[in-house]
Amino acid sequence: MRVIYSPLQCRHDGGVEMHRGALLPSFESPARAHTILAALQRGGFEVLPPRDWPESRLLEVHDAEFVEFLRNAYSRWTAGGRDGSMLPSGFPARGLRQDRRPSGIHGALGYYTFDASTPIVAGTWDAAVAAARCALTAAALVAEGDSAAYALCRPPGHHAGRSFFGGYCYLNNAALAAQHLRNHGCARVAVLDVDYHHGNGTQEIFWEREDVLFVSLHATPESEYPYFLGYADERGAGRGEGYTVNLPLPLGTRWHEYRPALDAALDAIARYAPDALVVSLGVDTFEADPISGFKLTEPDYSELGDCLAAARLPTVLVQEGGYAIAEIGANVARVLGAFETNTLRR
Ligand code: Q9C
Ligand code: ZN
Repeated sequence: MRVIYSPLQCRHDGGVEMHRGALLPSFESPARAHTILAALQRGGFEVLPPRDWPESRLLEVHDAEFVEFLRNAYSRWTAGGRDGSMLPSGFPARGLRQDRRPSGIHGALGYYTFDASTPIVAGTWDAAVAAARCALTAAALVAEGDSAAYALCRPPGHHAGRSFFGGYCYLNNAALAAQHLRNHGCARVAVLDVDYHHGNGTQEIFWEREDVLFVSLHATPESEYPYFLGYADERGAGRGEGYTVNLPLPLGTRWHEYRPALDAALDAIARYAPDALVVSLGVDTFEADPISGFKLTEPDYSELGDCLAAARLPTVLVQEGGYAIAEIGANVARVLGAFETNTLRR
């Protein structure tokens, strides 16, 4: 399969995040993309740049005023005499108004984000758009006949919703890929999210839709980020009722517990009989991940690739999380390598 990557994504750099009470350099760094790219080049994968998709394509899954906010946020911040990372100072919790978007930059920032881990810096917009273009390009390759494609996206996307950002995510790359497939011949698309964290943004975007099935395997929100979504009783609403499937797992989960949940997820996808699959591929399920609590090991990523290939669907893989810098490249290469081996044997 071909790999889509843009160096513009590295413009999102130098941010800080609130982590367990301390302000730390962002775990989500350009080095993540560099180590994944190096591992895939060593593995012999062909790497292509993204196509120059118009920014209007973002509006297929995002709100126009939200996109406008992201585009202009950092210049509003610097116009106020500030530099460094934009982080919020308050959120519209219960008892506060949800229906007013403050005109000032600090209030607007708290309105559009839901955590203090997702800094906006000078290059964030350019990088996020580049990542979105990578995802759209991978989806286009699959829509045009490639059996699979991998978008090396960063910043990631699955925590970003129609009109909010957070969890290191600004624009929802996987949702853009799924929508592209819907627009180009796929009547039904499944999204399988195997990132350690629940894909709350993707869930929100497709919550009331029956044409996109969202299935997520993740650490239980009882004890893990994003805390306020991702429970098993969330099943979609309206026409989308039954088309969201959440499989939360306990901290400490190992492959022998993960695998049955993955099989259940793939069974749900097989019953849906989609025309294409989008995989939100986080490798923060790894035992050495610095912010996560699952215990997957290196060979487990090859098995994951085997399982994904066994779905026998045109597949767009979109990079999400994974913060063990030294190992994420090899783990992504294991997933893609196993996927390809199985595809070639067809
Ligand atoms: N400050 C993805 O894997 N923060 N996002 C957790 C550390 C947010 C992870 C606490 C973690 C978001 C795409
Ligand atoms: Zn994650």
